[in-house]
Amino acid sequence: MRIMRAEQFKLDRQVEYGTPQQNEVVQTIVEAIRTEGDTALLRYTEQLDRVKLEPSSLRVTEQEINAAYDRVEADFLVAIREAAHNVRKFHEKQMRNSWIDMQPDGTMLGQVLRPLKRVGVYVPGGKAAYPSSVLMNVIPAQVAGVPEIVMVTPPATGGKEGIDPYILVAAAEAGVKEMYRIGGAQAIAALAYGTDTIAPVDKITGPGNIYVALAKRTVFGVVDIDSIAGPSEIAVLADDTADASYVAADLLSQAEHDEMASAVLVTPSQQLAEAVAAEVERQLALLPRAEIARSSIDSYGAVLVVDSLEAGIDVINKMAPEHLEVLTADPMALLPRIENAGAIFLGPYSSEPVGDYFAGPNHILPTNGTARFSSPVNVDDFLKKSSLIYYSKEALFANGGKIMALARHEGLEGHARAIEIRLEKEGGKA
Ligand code: HSO
Ligand code: ZN
Repeated sequence: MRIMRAEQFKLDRQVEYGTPQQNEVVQTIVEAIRTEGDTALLRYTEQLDRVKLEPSSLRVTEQEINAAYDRVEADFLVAIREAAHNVRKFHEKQMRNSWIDMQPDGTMLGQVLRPLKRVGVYVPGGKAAYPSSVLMNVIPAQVAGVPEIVMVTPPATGGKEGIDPYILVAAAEAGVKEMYRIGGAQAIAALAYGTDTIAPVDKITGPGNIYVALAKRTVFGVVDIDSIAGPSEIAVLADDTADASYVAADLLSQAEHDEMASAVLVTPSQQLAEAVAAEVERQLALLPRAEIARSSIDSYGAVLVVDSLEAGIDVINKMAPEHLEVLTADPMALLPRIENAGAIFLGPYSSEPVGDYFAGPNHILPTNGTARFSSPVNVDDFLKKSSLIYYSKEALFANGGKIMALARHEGLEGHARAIEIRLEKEGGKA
């Protein structure tokens, strides 16, 4: 793993906009689903997923979910249940209430919070079909009170038997009651526009390949979407009190996700820098996903040497990593200066996978430097707000003149008269 001065390092990441051809394919599919509904949905499922379905076989049955429980190991079930419990407890703390503020003149102003009615969660097939991500998408929506949570996932991710049983069990454990075996851009369009079989949703969340990402962008506005996640990132800020083997293992835990994942150590200690670089090489060779991790480490990984921990924090704040681990003598003392990071892991026992799977905070985090302005997936993402205004007569009489002045200044006489008519009609009775 390369060692360099922090000033020499540039993490060059780009948001994926897809090729013109990929964009065209997605437009065609989305338009076909919008106009033809189930017919097009079944046609694309046969063409792209190689599975022939009827409208009546799109929905996953209860027997299939029960059969999935028979196919997963008991220790998986124990672990996913406890993980779901922890994730639920954490997100319950985020729940906010509606509020109303009463003023002495009788005016009441407030904010009413309501859950979205129907949310669609996309679960990809292939290398990123993570049961843990099912929990992280579904549970915040559930805690927000979303009454209808629908999961869609490609039909043959678990081979001949259909959908991957771990995905089905994770969804059932999270409380999903409605699941469909559809994937790709066609699934996103079906969720957005609805078909005869699938009722339309208000918001679509969850990761997917480039076609899914482009389809989500296309339907944004018809429905809400979550952010489009980039490859995983980890930055470790460490001093010479850190154990090099822990640092290396944690860097590799993210590097193994994806050839484009990025894993970076920032340290003022030349000695730790060298020890971690060597340890990464040693541990990497032993990983089952060594090829992916190798590619990630070579292209996007680095050990960055800085003059001090303070200088290290500046580097981190500029990077705004998805995950930050702080392995220093006193991590708490540095916390106030850390401004940009999706999730902050403090101390030697808060290894990043603790957060990926179990502690409770969400593992769907801002990537690509977006931690500068955005947040982990949370309960608010599934709530919407309405403002509440109850103006009293007293308040209208006290403020009507100012409202009319502003309206007339904007050339909107109709606005002014809506106020004026009340003042005139009830004049003197205020
Ligand atoms: N670390 C990933 C999430 C994940 N890890 C799922 C394991 N499974 C988010 O960057
Ligand atoms: Zn991970």
